[in-house]
Amino acid sequence: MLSNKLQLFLCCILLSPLVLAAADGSQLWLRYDKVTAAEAGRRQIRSTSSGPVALMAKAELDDYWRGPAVELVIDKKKREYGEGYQIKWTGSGLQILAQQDRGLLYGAYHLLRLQGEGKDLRGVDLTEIPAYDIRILNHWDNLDGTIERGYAGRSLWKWLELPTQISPRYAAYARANASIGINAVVLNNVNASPDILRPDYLLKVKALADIFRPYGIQVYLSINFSSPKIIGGVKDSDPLNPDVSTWWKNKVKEIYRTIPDFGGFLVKANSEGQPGPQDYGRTHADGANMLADALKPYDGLVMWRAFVYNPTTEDRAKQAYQEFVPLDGKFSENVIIQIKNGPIDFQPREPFNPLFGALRKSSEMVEFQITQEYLGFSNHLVYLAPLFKETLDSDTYSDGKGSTIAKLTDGTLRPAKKTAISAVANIGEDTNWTGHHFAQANWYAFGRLAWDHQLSSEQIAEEWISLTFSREEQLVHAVKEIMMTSREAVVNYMMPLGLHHIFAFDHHYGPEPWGDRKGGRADWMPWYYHNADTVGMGFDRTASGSDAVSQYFPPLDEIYGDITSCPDSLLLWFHHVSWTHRMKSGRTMWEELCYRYDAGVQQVRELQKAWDRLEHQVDSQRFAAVQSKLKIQAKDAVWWKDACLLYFKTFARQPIPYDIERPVHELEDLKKIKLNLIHHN
Ligand code: GCV
Repeated sequence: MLSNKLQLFLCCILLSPLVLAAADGSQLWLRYDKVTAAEAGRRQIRSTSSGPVALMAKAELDDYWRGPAVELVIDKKKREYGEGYQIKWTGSGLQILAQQDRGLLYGAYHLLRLQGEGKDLRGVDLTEIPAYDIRILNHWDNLDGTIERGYAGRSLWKWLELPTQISPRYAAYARANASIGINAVVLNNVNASPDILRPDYLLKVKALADIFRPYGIQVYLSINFSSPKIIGGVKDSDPLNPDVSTWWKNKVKEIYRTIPDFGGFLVKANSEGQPGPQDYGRTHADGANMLADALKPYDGLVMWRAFVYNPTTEDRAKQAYQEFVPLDGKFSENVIIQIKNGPIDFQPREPFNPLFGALRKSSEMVEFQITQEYLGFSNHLVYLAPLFKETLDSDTYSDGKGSTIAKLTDGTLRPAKKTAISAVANIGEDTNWTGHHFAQANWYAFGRLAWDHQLSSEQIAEEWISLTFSREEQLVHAVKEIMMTSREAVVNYMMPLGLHHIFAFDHHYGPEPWGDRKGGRADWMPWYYHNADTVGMGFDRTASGSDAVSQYFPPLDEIYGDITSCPDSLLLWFHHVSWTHRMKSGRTMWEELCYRYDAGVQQVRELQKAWDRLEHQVDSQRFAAVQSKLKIQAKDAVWWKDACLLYFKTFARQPIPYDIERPVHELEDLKKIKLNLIHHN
């Protein structure tokens, strides 16, 4: 027999319709209504731990849980759980069992998620253990309140007001992260101001760390390698100068005195004009290890970025590998090499970065980009889980078949002191946090995949839609279709067949395949990447070209290196292909290119139609906001298609197939477009 309380709970969970009040997106996926006093009186939430994180778990359930009694229990012996938990039906209620308080918090959010999705919890028994130890967001926020590559307004961090004035959004931000398992954040831009390490700024950082702590979130900082010289009055910042390492040791001591659970440093060194150890003839390992030494006594970490390239004659795609592989084995245990998913720079599609797996004796972590620097900013609807999964599921063959990037970085194939995964945040002070309502899904998806990279993009989309919009089946299905099409759409209308980096200079919004700047770096010019000429186009990275293919393990070097086996999706990444080359589809390369661009435009038109059909199922505020962004996206898709096809046609010297949508622009007019978008470096 079911007790009355239980019956009531099941009724609530199973039958309550979701009422769609107008929404501004500020609640993200946490659109839970607080329980009433009467509801609260009907059930009990108890915790065996009284630490701040456990109390937060209890408070969340006290406030939002409508089900039966929940017991939060710590079992210190369950070491294998790490930050994970077990949720178990006890017959009359539920128990969340964890080894650490963070586990209780994640378990509590899991329960709330199941409630939001309307799941039946009778008999539930599930165990969740996170795939990565550190699940970290990188903010590229500057101390002046701007955000490099940020498209959702200014920075959340009000440096001028901190530590005195505390915005309520700090806690809301931490809560959102905790609800999807994110447990660490880097507050400031990798193009870092040395000022962040000044004592007054450290007090501001401490204020944020204090707010984040009960949500289980640790703070990290990006540092400027020249800090000892710039703010410390040391003669230089040479990592082998004892005065420099002493300065860092003292600085680290000061940080931990202020923030005892500080996470560590993220470092962009000798990249795009940033200072680094090479300024003194030292290596990346010398630089990273000097910082690692300072952090070691406190269990702190160095996340050292592998995003390095110089304007030499060497293919940019090869340079990180060339720089880091010879240093393998030379990095201290508490250094993790942070590697962008692809070898160039967060393009709509790239092959995976060949450094993954190539470093055998150094810890590696992935860096994704959630903010859509190269994907239409916060104007385009692009669901990024398929892109993230594409990288994580890529088989590098480094340790034989099945050596996926997920397994190389999560500790399965290469045991590490700490495993980690990171992404550049898309969060700003916009009411809806991310500029585009659907960009929230990318923040959500990163968190969920960092917790469990085996989740499918579809599963994550379903969860997010149910929590964010409604769990009405037909709506979930329709929105999921929109999301699942969106990534291929953007690849098609921007850069199909492995094209890359043909963006407008600097701001990276629109197309500029003709782009050229007198005196500018070749590796920042679109022609460097597309190499269009009267014969064909694409970057020859085979053995007869830059030989970047040789950085991939067999059999990938051969698969990518052979024009007949190279996947269409990466063809122009690895090959200079003649316009008349026969593709797998039977079309010539030129024709295929035209059809892909056109397909991208048509896909966006379908997204628009699918969204408009939902007019009465989505609240009017968010419906209208997304609808108007889709209009921009549709116009931009046509702009991309026309710009690229009209420009490449001047080389291909063939007509655009007559059965596809005709250009509506003149190439000369498109070349005149100069968007005045500020890029904050
Ligand atoms: C933070 C790209 C971006 C830069 C960014 C850099 C990086 O080049 O355009 O804005 O700088 O990547 O990841 O360091």
